[in-house]
Amino acid sequence: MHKILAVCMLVLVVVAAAGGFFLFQALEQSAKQSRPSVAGQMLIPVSTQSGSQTTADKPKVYHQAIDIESRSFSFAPNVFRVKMGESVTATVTARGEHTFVVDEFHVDEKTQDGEKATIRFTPDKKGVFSFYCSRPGHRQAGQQGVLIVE
Ligand SMILES: [Cu+2]
Repeated sequence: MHKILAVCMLVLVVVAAAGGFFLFQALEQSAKQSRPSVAGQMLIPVSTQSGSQTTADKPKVYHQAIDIESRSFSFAPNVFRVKMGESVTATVTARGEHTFVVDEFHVDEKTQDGEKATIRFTPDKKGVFSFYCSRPGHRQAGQQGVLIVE
């Protein structure tokens, strides 16, 4: 009886060892196989990141030179993004008598009806600033916009 039990135990141990060995090999193989796929998985977030960067890049277009139409009572476009320390050239076409003002950068230009005014300035600080028309009531009527300096 003891002998049979011992043989059974031995068989079990051998099977377990062999099973363990094969399992180990299988694991090692799958680990080897999964390594490139892990790298692939790592590449995927990288590529989606760069993908989201390109979508994030869309609003990240810098408008160092921009055509703005100034009319009663709005600017179009009314949001533009520029880089700090780099010259901005705004070509403002006026429909009606208006001004183009950015307080923080000491910009205050009159724009004549039907004419294009070229306004240059270099933003020296980062932030979100307003530009507007300083004619009475115009800003309040909606003639203003946002300058984002990054
Ligand atoms: Cu105005």
